[in-house]
Amino acid sequence: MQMSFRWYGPQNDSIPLKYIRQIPGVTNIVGAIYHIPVGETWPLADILALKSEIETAGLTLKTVESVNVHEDIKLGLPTRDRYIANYCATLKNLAQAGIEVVCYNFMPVFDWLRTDLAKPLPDGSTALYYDEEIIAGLKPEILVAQMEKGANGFELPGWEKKRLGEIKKLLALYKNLDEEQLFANLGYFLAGIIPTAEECGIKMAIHPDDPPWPVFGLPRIVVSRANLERIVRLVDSPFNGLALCSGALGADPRNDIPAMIRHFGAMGRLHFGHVRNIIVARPGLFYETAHKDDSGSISMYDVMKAYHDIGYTGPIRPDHGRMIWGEEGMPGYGLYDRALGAVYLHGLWDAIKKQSEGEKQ
Ligand SMILES: [Mn+2]
Repeated sequence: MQMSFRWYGPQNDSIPLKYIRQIPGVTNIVGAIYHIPVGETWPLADILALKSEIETAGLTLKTVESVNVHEDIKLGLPTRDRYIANYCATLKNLAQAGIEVVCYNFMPVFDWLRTDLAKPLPDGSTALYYDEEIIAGLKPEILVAQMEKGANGFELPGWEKKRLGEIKKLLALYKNLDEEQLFANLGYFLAGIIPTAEECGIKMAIHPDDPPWPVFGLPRIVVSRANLERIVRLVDSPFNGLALCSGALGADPRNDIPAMIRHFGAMGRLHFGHVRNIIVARPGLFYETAHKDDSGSISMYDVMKAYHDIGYTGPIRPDHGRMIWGEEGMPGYGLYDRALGAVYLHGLWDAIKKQSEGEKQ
């Protein structure tokens, strides 16, 4: 297991790499190139510059999150072939820079969604919060404006202002697209990129939809064990795998996260682990909590035990943290609570590992 930490680059992250380097056990940065528009090829020189900056700080870059998928691919438009060719070119450049895992998602229009980016919790911290009842009464453009306002001046991951400025136009394009068509378009995309991923040794890891159900009438398919099973078989290759996000999938209590880790891990399709805890207060209402085992609805011990038991050697990162100790930063991506999360998860891992070694003797 490689304990990792997401970093948004020198322009859009308030946390210096030298601080991340000081979190015990964190060795690997999960990074990306942000100045290239979605759909265009990431230049090798830019990837190498990012890698070099990270290595100079004493950390490694082996996991990229995310290489975003152009809407035309999700919509299945004729222009998709050009964007798929660009995606393959990006994968080749990433491989040349030593990248091993690429995370991506396949959510139409919106990336992750929340109704409040700074919901006060009883302990005085703030957290990301989602309430389906609030969403139901909101126009999509109002939610976009709310998310942008709550972002503290940061560009939220997956929330490119230019693209979402055309939200009504985007939603209209998806009007007649159902789940089956979205599956077909994902299959087409995977058939186009997995041969390149295989050739250059990059493990593709699809991130679950967050939240894992349809929003604003848009289909969402990366939502359940059955659908993940279908996705990994769309192109039956070990390079067609998963980024299992405990918080995203866990918002639907029917998803048994440790069981999914064991299942897809045994299949060799688990390439990236996002580990975070949430409280599901009622169906459709959840908010994010500290990583500690008893802080939320998902047992972090059971999650880490499952990763340990499948012999997982890939990247794991703490996911969205609360804002604590007065920190100001990108909602969900402050330093303090994610650092606590990384160390807590590593503590669980060390204990599980030592106990299992003791049992073997
Ligand atoms: Mn995640």
